[in-house]
Amino acid sequence: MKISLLFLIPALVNAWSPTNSYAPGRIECPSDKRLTRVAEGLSSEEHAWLEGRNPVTQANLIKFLQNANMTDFDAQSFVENAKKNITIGLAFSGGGYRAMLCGAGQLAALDSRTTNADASGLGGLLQASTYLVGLSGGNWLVGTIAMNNFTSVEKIVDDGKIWDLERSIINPAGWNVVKLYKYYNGISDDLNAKKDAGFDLSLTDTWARMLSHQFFSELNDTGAALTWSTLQESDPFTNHEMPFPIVVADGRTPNSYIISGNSTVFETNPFELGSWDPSVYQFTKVKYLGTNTTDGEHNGTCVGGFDNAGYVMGTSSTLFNQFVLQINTTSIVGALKDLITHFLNDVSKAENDIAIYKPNPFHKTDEGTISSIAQNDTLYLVDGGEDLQNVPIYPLIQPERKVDVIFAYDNSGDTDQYWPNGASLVATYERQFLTQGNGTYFPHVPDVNTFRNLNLTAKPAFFGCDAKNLSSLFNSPPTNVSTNVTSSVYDIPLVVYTANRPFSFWSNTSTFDMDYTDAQKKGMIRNGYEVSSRLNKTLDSEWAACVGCAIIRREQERQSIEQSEQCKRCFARYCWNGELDSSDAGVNFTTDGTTNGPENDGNRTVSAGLSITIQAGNTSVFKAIGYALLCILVLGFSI
Ligand SMILES: *[C@@H]1O[C@H](CO)[C@@H](O)[C@H](O)[C@H]1NC(C)=O
Ligand SMILES: *[C@@H]1O[C@H](CO)[C@@H](O)[C@H](O)[C@H]1NC(C)=O
Ligand SMILES: *[C@@H]1O[C@H](CO)[C@@H](O)[C@H](O)[C@H]1NC(C)=O
Ligand SMILES: *[C@@H]1O[C@H](CO)[C@@H](O)[C@H](O)[C@H]1NC(C)=O
Ligand SMILES: *[C@@H]1O[C@H](CO)[C@@H](O)[C@H](O)[C@H]1NC(C)=O
Ligand SMILES: *[C@@H]1O[C@H](CO)[C@@H](O)[C@H](O)[C@H]1NC(C)=O
Ligand SMILES: *[C@@H]1O[C@H](CO)[C@@H](O)[C@H](O)[C@H]1NC(C)=O
Ligand SMILES: *[C@@H]1O[C@H](CO)[C@@H](O)[C@H](O)[C@H]1NC(C)=O
Ligand SMILES: *[C@@H]1O[C@H](CO)[C@@H](O)[C@H](O)[C@H]1NC(C)=O
Ligand SMILES: *[C@@H]1O[C@H](CO)[C@@H](O)[C@H](O)[C@H]1NC(C)=O
Ligand SMILES: *[C@@H]1O[C@H](CO)[C@@H](O)[C@H](O)[C@H]1NC(C)=O
Ligand SMILES: CC(=O)N[C@H]1CO[C@H](CO)[C@@H](O)[C@@H]1O
Repeated sequence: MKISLLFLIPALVNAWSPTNSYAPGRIECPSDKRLTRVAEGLSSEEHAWLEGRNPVTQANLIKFLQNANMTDFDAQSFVENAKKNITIGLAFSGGGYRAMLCGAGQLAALDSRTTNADASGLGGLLQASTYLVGLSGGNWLVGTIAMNNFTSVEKIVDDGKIWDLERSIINPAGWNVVKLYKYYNGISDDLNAKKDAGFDLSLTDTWARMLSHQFFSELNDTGAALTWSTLQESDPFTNHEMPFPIVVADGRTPNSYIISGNSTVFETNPFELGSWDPSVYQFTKVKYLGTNTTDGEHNGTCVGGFDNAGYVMGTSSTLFNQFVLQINTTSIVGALKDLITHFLNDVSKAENDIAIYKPNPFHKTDEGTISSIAQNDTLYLVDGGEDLQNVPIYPLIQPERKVDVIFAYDNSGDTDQYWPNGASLVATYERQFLTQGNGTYFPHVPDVNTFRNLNLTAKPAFFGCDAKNLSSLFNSPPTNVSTNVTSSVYDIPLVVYTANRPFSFWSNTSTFDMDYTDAQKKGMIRNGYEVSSRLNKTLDSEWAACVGCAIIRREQERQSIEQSEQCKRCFARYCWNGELDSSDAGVNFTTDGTTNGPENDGNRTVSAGLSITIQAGNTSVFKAIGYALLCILVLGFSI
């Protein structure tokens, strides 16, 4: 694990890609030959980082709880006398730009840097959180914030430079042909540089460079040389100001196209890429991706710069690689067409939705139970939502992370009208019973009809409110699993689930909508803020206190502390009580976000203090493409 000082110094000087371009290049190897490790615990780096972050989250948690107006509760003495550091994880789902924008608003309400969030939202919850996880569209959100010096959503919106979505990523220059030519020419040069350095290209490379124009527009060469591992040296990360960012992708087993609960889930964090699943059960150092290894060991020749930040974020969102193939549908002039055709020819389109990690960092290792993954010279990663777990809860239920409460923000497009219906939580619940579950535990959740019928998507819902009721999960573990890491039901996190809902804006845009006017973008973000703040707390003046009750619940249970009357009231209001109603009924929205009548039936005026008339049912050509894609990829697959 030790890295010799001699090698660290040049690495710090040259924190971005060693070639200062999209191409990976040679870097000094660490003195330890081994780049992989078995996934039996946290990495030493994450462990060390937590030593610094824990005091920050606990101090910020005290502030949050004090500001939440909880009755009969002394936040300071409670947190200071807790048996463990209270650990909060935030998870933002996939669902294209819809998920990115809804998630941005939801996140803004948790950020004490957002104007008024302390009073009208849940300001400070972000600062009190240990982990911040994103998947696909949600990973665009998490990656943008993390890689841009932990900027805030409010600053992004005010500055108006990042997330310019007025024009689609395929044609960002409109009729300005010279500008458009430069855009594609630049991307073509980037891809050529990587190819000339000896690396295979996939459509994810093209997609990665396009995404970077929207997310890293302020950085030199729109982040062509920006690597994910530079997070390790980023000020807000090293001074523990930001949570630990993680993005999620799925592994595709060689010669198989089926993605299911049996697939391998991968995470990429600032230090490592890998999986806790038995099929792989290893991590590799993300900085040295691109290095040839045998059984996890380098031979003295190492590569850096493969972990391009846009590529890592493109990997979690490969479903959208398909957009790239729409280039030729734009009204692009001849010369440009040739250029594009040329670079598309260099890229593997055989499987459009994969990201190629070649060389495979786990090549010829023997830890994992699916040997075809380790035998292949390439590791194939795909969109994290393809296994139906569209809310990236996976990194947060790993027992080693000891998370007390998970805030799950679901902006999936499960229904025909692109609303979430809880399907992602059902998939996560079921996976714990498969071999791949490997000692993870997740509270009981109902079927998707019950989610709708009992208003569990209409307003926030708490799952696993009473840890004692979770003991039955211990009775049905897969046979190969020892339950030693999670020895107590109190170690199974409570889940606060919040689903996308329309308040001031119809936020159910198609997953495949590629452009948003400034007004639409702001409408989506504002609505997201209203979703996570319960319409600026107008729907529940006690909302912050109720969130506080959820955060402290497991620690109270550990210490057998009785809940306050207020917390009991909150739990009666928000906890799923185990009731089921699986009938197949229609759904609609009232102004308080609850359901009543047929779904999304046209124009409507939203009251609730805001008088805006909003056009329902966002249509676009990509909606049609979206439906086709959904059918082609996986039946019932929803992102
Ligand atoms: C909280 O975390 C800090 C730093 O990791 C550690 O020193 C401390 O013992 C932890 N507190 C508890 C109660 O476990
Ligand atoms: C706490 O109560 C005060 C006074 O009623 C109110 O101004 C403030 O917004 C409340 N804070 C929260 C977080 O609800
Ligand atoms: C990053 O943000 C901090 C404030 O959190 C600021 O002091 C610093 O200058 C910023 N660094 C860069 C490179 O923008
Ligand atoms: C910016 O990127 C260009 C093109 O990759 C490179 O030539 C130049 O050295 C970079 N500048 C800095 C300050 O890194
Ligand atoms: C590696 O995986 C690819 C894609 O599934 C497959 O075509 C190839 O045969 C595999 N190679 C080996 C050596 O298994
Ligand atoms: C998952 O694997 C188990 C055996 O390990 C098998 O019985 C089951 O059919 C698989 N499920 C899917 C959806 O592939
Ligand atoms: C890795 O090994 C392969 C096969 O031996 C070789 O083609 C490739 O150039 C090597 N890559 C690097 C970066 O050394
Ligand atoms: C290490 O592997 C690289 C290919 O990745 C090869 O070019 C180089 O010669 C090897 N070096 C040693 C010392 O074996
Ligand atoms: C665009 O290219 C794809 C393949 O790259 C092809 O299938 C499709 O027909 C082309 N469409 C147009 C309008 O040229
Ligand atoms: C769901 O919300 C609607 C509208 O407020 C209400 O009529 C209905 O009773 C609620 N259902 C349940 C099970 O709470
Ligand atoms: C798990 O705990 C049981 C009982 O304490 C013990 O017998 C067993 O060896 C442990 N298993 C592992 C893998 O540590
Ligand atoms: C808790 C648990 O069962 N962990 C297992 C996860 O998978 C690895 C690899 O198969 C096992 O070694 C662990 O015991």
